[in-house]
Amino acid sequence: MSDSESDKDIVLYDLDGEVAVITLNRPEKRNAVSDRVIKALAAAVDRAQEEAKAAVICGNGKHFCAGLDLAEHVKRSPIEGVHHSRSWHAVFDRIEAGKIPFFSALHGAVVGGGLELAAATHIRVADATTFFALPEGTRGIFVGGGASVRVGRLCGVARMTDMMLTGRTVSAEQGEHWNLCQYVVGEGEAKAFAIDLARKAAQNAEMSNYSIIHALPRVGDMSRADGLFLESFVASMAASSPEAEERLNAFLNKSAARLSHPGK
Ligand code: 1HE
Repeated sequence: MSDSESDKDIVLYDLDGEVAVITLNRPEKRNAVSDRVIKALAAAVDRAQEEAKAAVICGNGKHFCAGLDLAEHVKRSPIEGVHHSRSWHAVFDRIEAGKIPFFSALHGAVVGGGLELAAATHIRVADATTFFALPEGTRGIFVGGGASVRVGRLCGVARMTDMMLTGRTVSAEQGEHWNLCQYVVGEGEAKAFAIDLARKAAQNAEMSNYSIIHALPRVGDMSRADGLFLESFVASMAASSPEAEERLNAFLNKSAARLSHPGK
């Protein structure tokens, strides 16, 4: 930590209606994730779960996130390294499997731990300047913030292996093709776009959102038979909530909006 940084908010938190906006704010270090950043991010994530119905994570400056703060990493003993990695897992798990959906708004470098953070969010919106990379192999280290579990599941083990062995960078368009992000938007537009999506998700029934973010990844890890069995129980629970009754009736009495073709 530099002296000029010690009294600064390295993670900003803002509540915009029902959407919490969490901003990595260490632009001079390209939002590299130090121990202080992890603690501040954990606090912001916990606060969002209590106050908001959806949240957006973004970064200030030229890049979303340059990953692990390499200046801190060199000083760790092996056991400190394990605890450090587990501390990242703890906060990223709270993002992936908490109370509310998380969206990430990506631009510039989304690399190493930055990609691990983005992969913990449910929807990734990349602007045209975004590039993804896992440079751990070239730095003599290994992923430690959950990439071997999350990034491998998103883009496939073969592509992740390629990223790690060759250190290649992947553009936003290629990243969408590889499932590293779900949306690609114009330069500088990711944050507003992600907030808009988060606002839409915030309108869903809480039980539906909770079921989506918790049941889908679990079902993905189960056998087909177990997945279908769990699905029936989640579906029945969600459908019997008062919110479901209200929303189904709104459709039937024609007060709910109709779906339409995306081009219209
Ligand atoms: C950093 C870091 C960092 C920048 N840790 N200080 N991550 C990486 O291997 C990515 C390393 N970073 C880069 O490749 C580039 O910095 C970027 C492509 C992200 C941005 O480039 P650029 O030209 O805009 O910035 P810069 O001039 O390289 O960096 C500006 C400052 O940020 C500079 O410090 P300064 O004091 O000389 O001004 C950099 O040293 C500093 N900086 N990135 C520390 N990562 C749980 S395991 C996860 C494992 C990983 O994440 S490994 C991947 C680490």
